[in-house]
Amino acid sequence: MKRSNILLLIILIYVTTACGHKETEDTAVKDRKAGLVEADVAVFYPDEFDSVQTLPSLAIIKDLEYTNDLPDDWNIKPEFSANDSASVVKIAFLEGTDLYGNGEVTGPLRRNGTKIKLWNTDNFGYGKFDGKQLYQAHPWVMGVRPDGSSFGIIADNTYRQTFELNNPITITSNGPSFRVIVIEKDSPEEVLKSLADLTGKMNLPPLWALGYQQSRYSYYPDSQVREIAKTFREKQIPCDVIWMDINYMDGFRIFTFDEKGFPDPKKLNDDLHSMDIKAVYMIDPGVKKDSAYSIYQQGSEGNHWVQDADGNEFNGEVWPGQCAFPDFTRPETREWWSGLYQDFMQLGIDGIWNDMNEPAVFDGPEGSMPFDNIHRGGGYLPAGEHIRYHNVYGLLMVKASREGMMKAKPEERPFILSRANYLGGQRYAATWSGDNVSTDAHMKMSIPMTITLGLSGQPFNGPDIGGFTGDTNEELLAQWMSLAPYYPFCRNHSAIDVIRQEPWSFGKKTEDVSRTAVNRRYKMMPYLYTLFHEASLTGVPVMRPVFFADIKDKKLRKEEQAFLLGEQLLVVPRWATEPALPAGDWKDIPFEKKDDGYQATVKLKDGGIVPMTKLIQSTEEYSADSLTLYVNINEQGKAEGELYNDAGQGYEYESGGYEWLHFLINSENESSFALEVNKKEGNWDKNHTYRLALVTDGGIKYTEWKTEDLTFSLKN
Ligand code: NBV
Repeated sequence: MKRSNILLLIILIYVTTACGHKETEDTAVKDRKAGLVEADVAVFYPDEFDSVQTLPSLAIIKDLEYTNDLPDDWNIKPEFSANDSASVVKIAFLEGTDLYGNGEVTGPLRRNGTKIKLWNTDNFGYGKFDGKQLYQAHPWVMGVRPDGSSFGIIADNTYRQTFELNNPITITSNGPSFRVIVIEKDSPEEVLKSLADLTGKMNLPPLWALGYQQSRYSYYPDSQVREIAKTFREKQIPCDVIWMDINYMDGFRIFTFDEKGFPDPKKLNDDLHSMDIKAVYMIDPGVKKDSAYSIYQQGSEGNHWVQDADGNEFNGEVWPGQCAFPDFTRPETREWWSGLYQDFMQLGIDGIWNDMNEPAVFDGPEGSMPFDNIHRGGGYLPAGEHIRYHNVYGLLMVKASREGMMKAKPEERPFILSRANYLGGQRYAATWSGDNVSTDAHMKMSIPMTITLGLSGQPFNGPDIGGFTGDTNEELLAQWMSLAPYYPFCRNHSAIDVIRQEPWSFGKKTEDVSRTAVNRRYKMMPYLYTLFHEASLTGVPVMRPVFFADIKDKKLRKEEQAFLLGEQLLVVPRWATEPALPAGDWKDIPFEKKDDGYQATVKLKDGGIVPMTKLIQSTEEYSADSLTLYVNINEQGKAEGELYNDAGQGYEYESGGYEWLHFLINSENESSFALEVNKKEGNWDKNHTYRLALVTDGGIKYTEWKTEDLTFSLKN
């Protein structure tokens, strides 16, 4: 087909499909008047703005309608300019402001002076483009001024673009002019809440997804999977999930199984379930071009493939060889793709792992598709070239995957892990930071990376623990496993050709260190689940930068070794050198009687309460019936904390099937404490047995267990 005809076709498809069709997650712009759209949120349009070129937004889920003119003292004002090849936005800000965000990035937590390109890239070992172009695109920056007041900036377009975080911030897009949204609040937390309001929230995951997870590229054959599961149970290292990487498939054909290695996946999954272990399976977007393969046949019959510039089926090389790629901008294609999960999930599959969805194409430009490939769109999305849809290919894929999983198992909360994604993608999938390296440097960098994704709207993320590529070693694995309890997403994963890195792979020492660390995660589960619940309601991340403890303390702004877990816990890795810590009487929680020299120091906030539970081997055994409340009584003799608890699976919580409790402790004197348990929300009325664990400078002191009359006294 000639280019002019394609253009005509594109316009035709848009006119016939885009009008009047709107999905709930996405929005079309009605009113293009710049100004306030909410009290502290403003939208700015360049003069030459043409909404069809960049809207509807795939990041924003709200209609941004003009409500008021900008107040005279509005501070952050984007300046737009354009030339033949680029649309440019410059944004000046107050000197002394610290910048954060941009999603999945290498480098420091504080982003001032950095430059990155947003072009989702399969970046093995972060070796390409100096690691400045990774798997996800978050056109988002947050600024925190010296007084703690903060702003957020969304460059609302999906095109290839660079962010240079100098003063002014310069955003240069290879696409048409786009609108910019600015959030202005009193604190970074408020900015993040507003970001979540605009771009959507992570849905509450199933509880099992918070457990420890073991993966490798690939466990093969199925007997090895069973062996791994058995070893976790024998060695009493808690574990919730084992991951099936691409080798379970028949010649890398998605939705198939290798007959030799995985002859009976249903039986395998049943066996795992009988050990309280869940099974997550990988699905890539590339469909092997094989006329005898049913998925390829269906995709071809349904006309589901992305097209090249001439309107022919585009083919590119991935694991299976030459592949075709679903055009997820098409509603019919998403529907078809969703349907593929129906039978697949019935095999007892619990979760889905969407990899290679940048999309990675080995023989394409920059390891992906040609910029002028065609995505035909439909529904609310106009047709467009790949340069427009590249950065949202992964987002649209996981949107469809998620819909399929929900249809296949309507009673269960879906869990999807995606490598590629885009701002707002937390609505559909959790993420991990791709193919990192088994080095000390990558272990340390995983902390600012995890925090930064959280500061960019994605609370549910973590690195490959132990490192993906390159051989790990005894010392590194012990160090890295010691961080495992605190990543929101907690999975050990490694590449095909590297040394084994299960917790026991290097002998007793690492095994013991790993067990201790993972035990900590399971003990903290009531607190962790409470934090995930909070993140699902507000968008405030699970792992937070230390400066959240005191937003006016400038010396905390660069801290990227230590971090906060929620509001109550401060985690200082053992290898941290001179970390900047917040003021206040944070007290060390002595989790174990004997120090192994690796576990992080975990400090409880002055006046804080953290609920913990007894040791379990899987979240299947989880119960919040008996809770040990770790308490750091403040000078006023008080402490406060919370617990969220529900069935851990399913949707009963949406109709009140949960309890959300607020704890207040008053100490009458040094050995007598009254616990008040107030319901914040929820219809559950459970009996709990409590004991207090008083965290003091002299160590931990336990009270008796009590179910009623919650006045506690210290045993001597
Ligand atoms: O499917 C194999 C791997 C996977 O293990 C890894 O986590 C992904 O990031 N996948 C990439 C493709 C091959 C990488 C060399």
